[in-house]
Amino acid sequence: MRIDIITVVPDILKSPFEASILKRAIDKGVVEVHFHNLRDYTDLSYNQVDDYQFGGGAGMVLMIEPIDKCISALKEERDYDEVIYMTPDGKTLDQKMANGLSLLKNIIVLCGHYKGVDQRVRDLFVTKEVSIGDYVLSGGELGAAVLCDTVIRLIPGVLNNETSALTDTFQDNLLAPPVYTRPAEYKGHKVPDVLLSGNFPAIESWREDQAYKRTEELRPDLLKE
Ligand code: 6GU
Repeated sequence: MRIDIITVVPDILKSPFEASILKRAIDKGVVEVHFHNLRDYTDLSYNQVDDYQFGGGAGMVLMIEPIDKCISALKEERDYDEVIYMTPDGKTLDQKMANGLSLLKNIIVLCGHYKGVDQRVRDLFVTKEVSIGDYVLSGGELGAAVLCDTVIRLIPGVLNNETSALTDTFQDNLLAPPVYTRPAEYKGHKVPDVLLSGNFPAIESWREDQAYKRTEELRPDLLKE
């Protein structure tokens, strides 16, 4: 998979890709992530990429021309499955959407900033609009990092034990069961006996039961879906 991220502040975005699972995925060559600074695509003085909105009102708007130039340059090199715009008014990211995106070959992720982008960018170039939740961020960069993390970890070959993505919270609309490690007893607090029993069918059934109970208690809305 190849992800091209377009942003005015690449620095906000880079560090999540430089450690742990995302770094390993990139080092392995399972995914390529490229950052494009919108300011490299403007001919205006001071590398201007935003301007006041027509009709008046507070806040700057990213202009269409640098975005068009950047997207067009990318599209000349290869075909893209989606051009995703990160915005609070997009469709809320969930595990199902992440699963779908993880199957794609090439995607562009455009990060909004300030008041967002000129509406014509959305009308002409964007194929999918994604939000990461009902709250406001200063820009789409953190949203893009969240989207990339959730998608990249699903690509086959990224997680060491591939079944571990299958038992994630949300994978079957269920929260994950509790987990324990050594010691088996800490200050009088014991690990459930079944986990030490070596009886794997019993362990499996305990985990399923716990996942269901946890979901019922903490996120009953997931069971209704
Ligand atoms: Cl993707 N961008 C911004 N600016 N705010 C958000 C968001 C994205 N998702 C939730 N809030």
